[in-house]
Amino acid sequence: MQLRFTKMHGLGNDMIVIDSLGGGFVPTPGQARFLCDRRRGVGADQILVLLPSNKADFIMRIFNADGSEVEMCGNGIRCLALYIRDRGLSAKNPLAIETLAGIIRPEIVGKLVRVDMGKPVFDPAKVPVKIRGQRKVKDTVLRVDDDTFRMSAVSMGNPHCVIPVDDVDAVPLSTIGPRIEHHPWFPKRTNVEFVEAISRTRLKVRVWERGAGATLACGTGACAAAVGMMDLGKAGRKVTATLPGGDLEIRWDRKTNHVWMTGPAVEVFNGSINLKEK
Ligand code: ZDR
Repeated sequence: MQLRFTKMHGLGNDMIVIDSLGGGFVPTPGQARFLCDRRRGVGADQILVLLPSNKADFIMRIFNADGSEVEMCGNGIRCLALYIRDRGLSAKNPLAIETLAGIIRPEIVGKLVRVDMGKPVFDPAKVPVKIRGQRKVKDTVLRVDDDTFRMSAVSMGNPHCVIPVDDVDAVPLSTIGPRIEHHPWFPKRTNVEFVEAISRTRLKVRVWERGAGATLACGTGACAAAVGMMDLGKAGRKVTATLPGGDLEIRWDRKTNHVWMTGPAVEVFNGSINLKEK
């Protein structure tokens, strides 16, 4: 079958958008891996599938490059909002998008997209992180072979392990990232954020993404990193998170407990690919 797609990115975190409003096509894990393959397929960190919803304006389903389905994607929902607006699929702004993490509301504001990412979740059973008897996992020692880290566990719909460090550039991300992703404390694996506080309003973040590896940016990761640092008192309630691919503005509202993320989304090209059953 010939599958039509749109390639987009948010700060270099790249996505294949599949419009399944008409046919309901959803890739198998094997097809998702093939599509995301940078040599044999299109190449992407994630796949976003746009589907009709009877609870919200649309459904967004998300697949990592390794074929696993995930609950939420912050950079992805900004891309999807732009895709919907540019194709005239809905004139609503903000939109209500159904995800496995609940209904998320992106709003196009000038050249950027601002997203109500909902409330961060600290309950260890819900992150999930296998530590019991604690209301939240905060500044907790995590042992990985001979290394120790102090981490906080936060869910932004998907699991995150936030680790404050003095020098984020010195972290050997590609060796330590996968060891934390697969650490037995995280039954659904985890995304991993190393965060350096440059000031109370600026964080430098590098992310090892569950199922996708080191990416140029991670929307939910930037939110989790900001919330983790704010919760530790290491940052104010509004920060700029600088990722390798660029900046996101993150605000954690005291009154509503909601996290807001603002950043860009870009459409790069459209194409079609010969997709085999897999
Ligand atoms: C990090 C992410 N790209 C985003 O922008 O929020 C989300 C992708 C999903 C992530 N790799 C996971 O939870 O497995």
